Amino acid sequence: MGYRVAVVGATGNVGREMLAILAEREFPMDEVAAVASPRSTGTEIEIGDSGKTTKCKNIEHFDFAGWDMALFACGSEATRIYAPKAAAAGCVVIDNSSLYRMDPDVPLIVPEVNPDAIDGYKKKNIIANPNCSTAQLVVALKPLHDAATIKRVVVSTYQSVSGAGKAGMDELFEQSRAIFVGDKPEPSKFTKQIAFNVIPHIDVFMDDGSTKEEWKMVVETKKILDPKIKLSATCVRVPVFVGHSEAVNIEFENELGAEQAQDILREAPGIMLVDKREDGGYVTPVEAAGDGATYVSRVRDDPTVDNGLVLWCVSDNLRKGAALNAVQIAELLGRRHLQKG
Ligand code: 11C
Repeated sequence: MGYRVAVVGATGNVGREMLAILAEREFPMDEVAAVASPRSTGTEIEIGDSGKTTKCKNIEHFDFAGWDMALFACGSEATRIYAPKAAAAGCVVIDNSSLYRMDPDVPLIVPEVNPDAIDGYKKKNIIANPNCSTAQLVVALKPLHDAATIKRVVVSTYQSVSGAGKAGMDELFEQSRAIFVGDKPEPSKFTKQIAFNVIPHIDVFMDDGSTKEEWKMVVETKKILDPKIKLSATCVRVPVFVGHSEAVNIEFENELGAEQAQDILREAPGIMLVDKREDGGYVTPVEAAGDGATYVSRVRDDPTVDNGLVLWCVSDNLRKGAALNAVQIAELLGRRHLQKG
């Protein structure tokens, strides 16, 4: 016996990945529903590479009663309307938007990092999935924090355009094409030209001069990993289609050398250490795209601070950063709370 699972926002970048990953991981399902806005009603949608398709259902008329779980990837506005309805109907919501992440009654979960926190989900029947740039960061930090206690982190991100949805990917493609044929590249989704450029701005500006993306990395890391960790982030959009990269400087309470850190990371869940200290002996976003791991490379001592370490971390933002983490939460929920059969 399996679950009845709805994917809400099934036509978007993340929704499609959710359907694909549910199929890939053979999540035990009796039924899966692809749910989307009224304009997609009836659209035939593929369930990954399974060869199966399903017709999109209209969110406005979808009855969540009798569905075990709903994976939401439809943005905060629609989530605000439909997630409470689903939760009230007894369907557990696993939400990829930022709406509930900092709600004290909603667990914010990365299964490799804070699985026990999922037990608090019953307060609202909602579980939050973190921002993509936070998810890969905390997977890399967790085993190091356990070993030597992190005091402070400085992270610079190199985030792909797929984080801004299909429109972001289309804009990089169109601008690149325009430049090659001698046309003027027109920015619309991004504030400046993204093709052959980088933009130090993701999400809206906050009063203190940081951006909301940077703020999310700070508060989500504290909620998932440890409120005592100080974190400073600079988030940058780069002309890469899929895969976020991060350069991470870490300051520890206790001594932790690069070699010891490599040994710890090699064994840690969710991490692939690729760190050969030679030409090409590290991972780039093109290689991480389509994969579920958080890749760590370039681990080295930082002699400019006491107990300092630097590393490079790359992951598929649509997978570990969104859809895969949501499906892993569904698996964890199933194991711990909603056993079937
Ligand atoms: C980006 N990280 O790359 C964002 C996308 O809070 O879930 C995901 C935003 C979020 O633009």
